[in-house]
Order: sequence, then structure tokens, then C-alpha cells
Amino acid sequence: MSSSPTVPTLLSHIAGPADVKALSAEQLPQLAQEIRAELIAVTAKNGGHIGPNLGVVELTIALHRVFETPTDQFVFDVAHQGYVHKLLTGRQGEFFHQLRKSGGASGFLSRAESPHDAFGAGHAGTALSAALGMATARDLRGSPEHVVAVCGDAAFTCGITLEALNNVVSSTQRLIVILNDNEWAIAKNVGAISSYLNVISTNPTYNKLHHDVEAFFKSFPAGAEMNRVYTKWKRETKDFFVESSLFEKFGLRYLGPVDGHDLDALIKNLEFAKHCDVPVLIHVLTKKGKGLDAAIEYPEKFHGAAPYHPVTGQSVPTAVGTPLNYQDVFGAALTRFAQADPKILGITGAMPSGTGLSRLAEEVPAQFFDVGIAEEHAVLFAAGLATKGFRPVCAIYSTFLQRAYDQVIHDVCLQNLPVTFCLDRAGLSPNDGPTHHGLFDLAYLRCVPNATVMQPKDEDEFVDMLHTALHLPGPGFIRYPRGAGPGATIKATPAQLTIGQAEILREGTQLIIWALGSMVPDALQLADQLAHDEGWSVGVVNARFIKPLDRTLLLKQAATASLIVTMEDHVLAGGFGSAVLEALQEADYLTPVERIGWPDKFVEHGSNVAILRAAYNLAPADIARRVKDRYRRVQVSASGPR
Ligand SMILES: Cc1ncc(C[n+]2csc(CCOP(=O)(O)OP(=O)(O)O)c2C)c(N)n1
Repeated sequence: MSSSPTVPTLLSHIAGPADVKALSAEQLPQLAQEIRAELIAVTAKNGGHIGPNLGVVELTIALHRVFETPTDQFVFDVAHQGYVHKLLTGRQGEFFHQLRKSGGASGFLSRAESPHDAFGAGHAGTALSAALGMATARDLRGSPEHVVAVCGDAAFTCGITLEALNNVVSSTQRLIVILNDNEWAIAKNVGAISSYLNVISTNPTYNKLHHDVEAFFKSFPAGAEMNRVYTKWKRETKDFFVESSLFEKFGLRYLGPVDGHDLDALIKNLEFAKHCDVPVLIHVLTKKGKGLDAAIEYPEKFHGAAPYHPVTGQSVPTAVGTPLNYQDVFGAALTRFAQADPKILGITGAMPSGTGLSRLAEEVPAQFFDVGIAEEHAVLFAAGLATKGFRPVCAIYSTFLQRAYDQVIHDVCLQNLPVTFCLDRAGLSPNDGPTHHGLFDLAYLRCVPNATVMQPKDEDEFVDMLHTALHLPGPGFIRYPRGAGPGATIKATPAQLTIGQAEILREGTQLIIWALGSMVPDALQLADQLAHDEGWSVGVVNARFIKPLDRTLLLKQAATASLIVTMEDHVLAGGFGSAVLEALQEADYLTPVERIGWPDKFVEHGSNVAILRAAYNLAPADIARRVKDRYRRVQVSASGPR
């Protein structure tokens, strides 16, 4: 199905939205087909959010037929379904072929990437609020442009979307909301709103009404006449709608459900909405993965897929002997613990497979909760459960826990409730980029009283930490990186770790490296290199705990060592190295500290961790050079006056 560069296609002539408008209506299905082929060809090679994008091909073409970006503005929720929009706004060719790779298109929309990207995203549930702000700003300054929010059905499981919905009519009379309903989040969508959408999608009364509306408008052209038609229609149908649609109760005119793959119906509804003098919600039904059989059959796998065969959808096999991903280690360990203790519960915000909790869902379903994309609720819900003697485990990516920060402080830590937090994707998420890197969690957790914060060096220690956290009297946070660990064997019975005790991996006297979690292998390698190149005596410590820090060991080592080096996969500001500096300073130690970590910048997406590290002078050779330079400087200044 992949498109050959030698065959001229309609898509290859699309340099921007004007070219989409220049096509005849009859050419649009071919354009849709070519876009699907391109999406599959590129994501089969690079990985990416193929399912959501295959579902919005016609919708995105229709949007660009009816509206004029960048004057009109589209705000896509999560923005993972923005590939089609990229292809239609001058970003096809090599830039798109390098999707999610260094120098190529981002996997999300970004204001920095194109003027056609009105609002950047990567986290769910932000589109309606942002679009409402933009529409209100437009009203305040009196400009004519249209603002369109494109929200998935799962966006309506987010508190922010509902908060925005509550404010639409009091903020503007002109906003278009597309509800792109494919019944799936990453997994099957959950909760009462999802059930409600299902009812209105399948209820024959609504469908009848939809057909009535279709028939009613058929005889009228688009344009000024629409307003007259609309006013009449509003008068005639108002009572029915007010009684019937949840969205009408929020003051939005509900249109739909509309077949999201019927270009004609989509264009007609968008044209109509464009002329409405009230906020409008168009309920569009789409098929996630349309055009790739495997993606339809396995929507969860193809929501965001690793590279796959473009025809069969088969994943590229992992090499024999590749260690398990941390999420699988977590899923297996938690399931084992939960089977032995009915008080242990697993909670996810719409990420059962990404977090590894799907294993718990399969094997111990009564102890598993998917609350939808609702991290704030997930944490509060866990707090409530903990008050009754349960041991809830919130499995939330580091980046998504940012959303539930107040609940972490106000509800869990302030009340010292024993909730365990498992923060996957702590560190870089290279292909996804800045919206998904987990680089801030230590800074935002380290300052919260009652929090115990840890990071394991390998899979076995991770299971020990999970076991330990489940026996804490208060909240425990475990952060671990995306992907596989070093492949340690997991012992049959987990160990109870001593809180706040680091582990000495290698004794040394001149220079001591304090490494955190995933940086431990780098630290050992660095120690080898320094010993080999310079003959220095280098110690290595696996910090294990960021909070409480092992001050006793740190001060003991700092009393004699010439330099402490800290290594973390986190921003330097407020991170692990900062904790070490604070501890030394508070004890009046002047021992120099060289901190290795990420700078005060939003790190872009890239092909892999190694490339991004090299771009920020954090490749192993860069680190070795820095540490050698610093140690030499320290030696020189130590010989002079202090
Ligand atoms: C705050 C937050 N939590 C979790 C995610 C992970 N996530 C990305 S897309 C997605 C599902 C989106 O579903 P929907 O909005 O219905 O769009 P679809 O992919 O079905 O088009 C989830 C849970 C996220 N991006 N942001």
C-alpha cells in the first residue's frame, strides 16, 4: 500500500490547504486513499500513532476544505492524530518521512513546527479549554476567524474538558467542537459518558433526527441562506434537543451523529456549523485504524505502534534475549503481590497496556481500575481507598502525574496516606519528545513532606522497591525509565529495603559517583574509564533513595573525597544532584559536586536516547571529559588557598 515517489499523486501536489480546496469533490476519495498509504508507509518504518490518524483522514480533509488555516484555527486534543493535518499543511516529503526522528516532524502538533498548528499538545483533554480561550480572545478583539476544537471521545473523560464545557456559552457564542467518537481511548473507552455516547450513536431516534436534518438541509445552498434555515430549524427542533442531548444542556447545538468517513456529510455539517450563531458540537463517528486491517482488529496495539509490517501489521520481532520492559516487570510483580493480598489494587488513567496493568486486569480483574484519562481522579480515588485500609497503586507515567500534582500534595501526602505511585517513562521518551519526557518528577516530588522517592538500578531492585513501598506507612513513589532494564534476574522473594539507605557498588577514595537508577550502568562504565585512563580511585554509589537521601554515607564519603559526581536522568534544577548539594551545604561541607543531568531546556524529540544525549553533551565521552576537567580543576584549587 505504500506510495511510490516516482508516481505523481494528488498528495504530492498538496503544498498547503489551498491545494486541498483546488481539488474537485470527486478527487477527494483518492486523496484520502493516498494519505492512508503514506501514513502506513511512514509509521510502519518509524512507529507512531497510526490508528488515530487513519480514523481522521476524511475529517481532516473536510476541515481543510471548509476552513482556512492558519487564519482559522484547529486545536487537536492530544494532537497525536495530527499527521493528516501535517500532510495537508506543507509538511510532507522527507520531513514527514522522518516523523518522530531527529530533525523530522514531531509526533504531535507544535506551534514551533508550523503556523498551521494553532496549539501544541501531547497530554489529553486540553483542546476544548484552549480553543475556548482562543475563541474568547477572538471575540474580545473583534476578529472574524473560526476556532475548531477536535476532541476524541476519551477527551470527555478528562476533567479539563468537562470544566471547559461548563464554560463554553458563558465565554463565546461562536465555537465549533468536533467530537471524534471512535469508542476507544488507547484501550476501550470507559465510564458513563462513553456509554452515553454509545447510546446516542446507536439510538434510532437520534439517527432518524440526523436523517431528518440531512433532508431538511438538502434543498438549501451553503452561505447566508444557512442562517435563515438554521433559525427555522432551531425553532422547530429546540424542544426535542433540549430534552435529549447532554451537550444541548451545556448550551451547545448538537449535530450528528455524522459518518466520519463520508466526506460529503462532513463538509455539509462543517459548512453549517460555520454559519451558526451558537456554539456547535458535531458528533462524528470514525473507525480507528480504517484502511489497515490489523489496526482495526487490534486497535489498542495500533493506537501508538512500534514499527510493523505495512501489510500484515506484524511487529518487528525483538531480538532473542532482549530483557523485559519495566512495564512488564511491573505488571507481573504487582499481579503476583495482588494475588497474595486482596487489599492491593492497581489504578490506571486509560493506560492499561502502557503501564503493564493489563496483566492485573486479566488475572485479578476485581483489583483493577481504569478510570479514564483522569489522573487527578485516579490519585484522589486512591487516597479514598487508602483511608479504608487498601493499598492502592497508581501506575501513571511521570509526565502525566504532573496533572495530578495538587492531589499528590493535598490529598495523599498531607494526609500521609499509603498510596504507591509507579512512574513509568521517567527520563527521556525520545520519539515522543518534550510533552512526554519524564524529566521533572524528582523536582516536583522531592519538596513534598512525607514522600518517599526512589529509583531502582535494575528490574530486581525495582521489585524490591515495589514490595518496600507497599509496606510503607505513607506515600511511596518509584520512578523508572521507558523500555527495558539491564536484564537482572528477579529473585523469588523480594527484599525489604532500608528506607534512605544507598548501596555502595564500588569503593573509591578520590572521586565518588552517586548515580540514580538508570544512570548506574553509565556510572560504572565511567568509573572504569577514569581508573583506566587516569589511574584514579573512583567509587560508585547506587543512590536508590532521592528522598530520604542517604546523608550519612554521603557525608562520610564527602569528608575525604575530592569530588562528588551525581548522575541522573532528570533536569538538574531541583533534581537529585541538587539534593546532594543541599545536604552537603547544610552540613557545611565544601566538597565540590559535578552534576550530570538535563539542562534548563525543553528537550526536543529525537531518534533515540543516545542521539539526544549527544546533542546536549551528555554522551558518555562528554561526561568523561567534563568529569576529568573538573577533577583536574579541583586538584589545582585544592593546592592553592581555599
Ligand atoms: C493526561 C494524559 N494522560 C494519558 C495520555 C495518554 N493517551 C494518549 S492518547 C490517549 C487516548 C486518546 O483517546 P481519544 O481522545 O478518544 O482519541 P483517539 O486516540 O481515540 O482518537 C491516551 C490515554 C495523555 N496523552 N495525556
